[in-house]
Amino acid sequence: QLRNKQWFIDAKYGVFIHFGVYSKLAGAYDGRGQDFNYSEWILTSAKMSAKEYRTIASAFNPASFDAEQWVRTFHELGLQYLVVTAKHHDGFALFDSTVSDYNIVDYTPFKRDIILELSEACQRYGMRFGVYYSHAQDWNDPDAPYLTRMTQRSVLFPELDEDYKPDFERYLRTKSLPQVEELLKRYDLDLIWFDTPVDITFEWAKQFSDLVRRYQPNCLINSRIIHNGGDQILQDNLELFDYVSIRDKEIPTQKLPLYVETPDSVSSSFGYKAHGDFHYHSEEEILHRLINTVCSGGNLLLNNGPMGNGQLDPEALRLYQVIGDWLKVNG
Ligand code: JFZ
Repeated sequence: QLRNKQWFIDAKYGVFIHFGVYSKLAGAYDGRGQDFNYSEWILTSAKMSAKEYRTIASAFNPASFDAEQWVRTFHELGLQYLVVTAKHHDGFALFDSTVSDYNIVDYTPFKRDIILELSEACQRYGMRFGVYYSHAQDWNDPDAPYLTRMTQRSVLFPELDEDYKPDFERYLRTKSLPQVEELLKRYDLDLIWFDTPVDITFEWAKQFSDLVRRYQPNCLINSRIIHNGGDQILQDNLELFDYVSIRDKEIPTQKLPLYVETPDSVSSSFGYKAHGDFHYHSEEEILHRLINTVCSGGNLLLNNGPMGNGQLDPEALRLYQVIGDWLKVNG
């Protein structure tokens, strides 16, 4: 069913933005956590407690953040849609949430709704707009499950009883689903990007999917709303989503079916990283990744991690510029 997918097929090239409290830590906390590739995982890679992380969050102040400038920049560089982390696994929301005060407006001195400002700027530039929402993992909620054994409930919440019985449904009912509803009520969304659906059953995935369809029938949903949406698609699951996100950074070598997107990044991390091991792709590599993905029939959702002060990462911009220049010549 084509529904409203034509824009997505035509778009081919979008910008993914991982931005949050972790951007400020830039891949290290107290000298720990640098070894893990993804800086947005610092809470767990540095074995922080949720409480320690909340202290960092309460001082988060990306004073140089300028939605207009971010969107203008990516628009001029040829990007057709923008997807930004509304809530990553750390549980911290970049929008004004009434469901949980663990958000940028209520919890920080910054007090501005980043999702609102970006969605409005996208409207001004005719950029399609979507949000990433970590619907299963939430490291600030003891009831939510974990993707890997690297994350330990006893490290995140040392104050909990050893025999604490997590109630995943309570988390879904009281935070995850209601926050998705808030996002759908408040912002015009062209797509919603779910991720790491640990322990999400078909029934729960259907609740998320139905909610999106009810509020915004034209909003596209990616396959990570449920397991096996990616590599091995189950027939029953097809109704839940509109397009497939393949594995992170996977560059296809064969023709893809329609409606596929690669979540790629300009570097070995998604969040901004300035400590420990990391690398940026070379100019040749980044062009190769765009060309191969698009020629295989997929979209490249190319990620960058802005810095904790709210400025875009100049190294990332240099690579987007390489693609932008290439697109101007080659269309
Ligand atoms: C997830 C997140 O954990 C990560 O922080 C980032 O947001 C990325 C876009 O998505 O990471 C994954 C998810 C799936 C796989 C690998 C990393 N996978 O299927 O190989």
